[in-house]
Amino acid sequence: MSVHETGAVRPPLGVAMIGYAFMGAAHSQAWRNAHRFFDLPVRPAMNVVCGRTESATREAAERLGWAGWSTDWRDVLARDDVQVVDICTPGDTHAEIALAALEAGKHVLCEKPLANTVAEAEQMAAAAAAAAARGVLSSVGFSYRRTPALAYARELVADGAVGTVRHIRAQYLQDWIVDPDFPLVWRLQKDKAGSGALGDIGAHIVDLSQFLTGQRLTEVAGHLTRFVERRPLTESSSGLSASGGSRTGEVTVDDAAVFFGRTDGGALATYEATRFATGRKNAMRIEVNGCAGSLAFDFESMNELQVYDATVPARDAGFRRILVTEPDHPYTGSWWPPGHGLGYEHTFVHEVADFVRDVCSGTAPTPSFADGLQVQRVLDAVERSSADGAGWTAI
Ligand code: SOE
Repeated sequence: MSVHETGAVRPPLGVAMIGYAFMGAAHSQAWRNAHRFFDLPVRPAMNVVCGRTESATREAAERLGWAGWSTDWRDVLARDDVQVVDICTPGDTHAEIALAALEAGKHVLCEKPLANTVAEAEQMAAAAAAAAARGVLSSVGFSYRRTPALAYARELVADGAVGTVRHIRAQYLQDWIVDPDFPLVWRLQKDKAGSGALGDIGAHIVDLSQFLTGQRLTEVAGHLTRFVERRPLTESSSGLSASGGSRTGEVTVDDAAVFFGRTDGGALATYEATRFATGRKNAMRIEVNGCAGSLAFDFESMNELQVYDATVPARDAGFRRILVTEPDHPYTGSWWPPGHGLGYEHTFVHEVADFVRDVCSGTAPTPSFADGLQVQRVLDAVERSSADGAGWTAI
């Protein structure tokens, strides 16, 4: 039997990914699979992954499916076989890499949060706007927007399914550092991560609350808490000196954040982001209450959306569980038959597929760096509110 050339191979879109840990692995899965499940105008070529040390980066290239590796991200910006730079590093390097990549004419996909400070985010958003005028596009990786149930929820809200939004209630609950002996990794160091639960997971629910409702927060008040002040040092706690001979270092970020806000549409929003919700592994939950109904979502049941229609007679009303796996739900038609479900990694495949389509059509990808800047401003306002300590009233 002769083997027929599929002829399906299209001119490659060369990608360089900077960083290869948890997000690098999730993005690599997306770069490997997006063109296999979505009809894309070009085929992403996973040309080079960048890291700090040769042995680990070489191993990551082999394991994650990258054709080459480099220990200097600046080198790859000069390569003619790189059209896209995908930033999967800790937040302290996002601005430097993104600004250089945009300057070099590379499209940029940058993990969240956009930056560690508002000042950096403002620089990035301004550079992105200028680059877009030259046809160089960019996006920030709030991947949960591309969860089918949340993309569908946004459609329902936009179609008026809940009516006027009165409440937004968002939580992001994890428990991976409840053990005080969990080491002092980069996510627990302000100079690397910018903030703790607030920016790492709070950023997601701030973005989602605005994405689902089309409304923007105009003011917030909040409180940041740290439960464990010092943790064991590891090799990744580089640059930290053990004090007093103890092999521990100071935690410099929040462990938990609670805050509330008002939107430009008059809704009242409450948020909780914590890494101390013992037993909750990745419980990202959001509920929207409106005059005509409500929507509720929990990422630990990520293929389902709870919908309440207040226009139904009370005796027949109740939250309906919609299994968001039909061919005409967002994204799901490209995967499996109804009921088979998707996982965390699929949100990144959707993110990459949309980004590639936008880059090839010259369409501004979403969320933009400007959207990322808006989230950064909310995070900053929460930090300032907490630092002021205003609002606490003794009982
Ligand atoms: C935190 O543990 C984290 O890895 C976030 O950094 C990611 O953005 C989120 O998708 C999963 O949890």
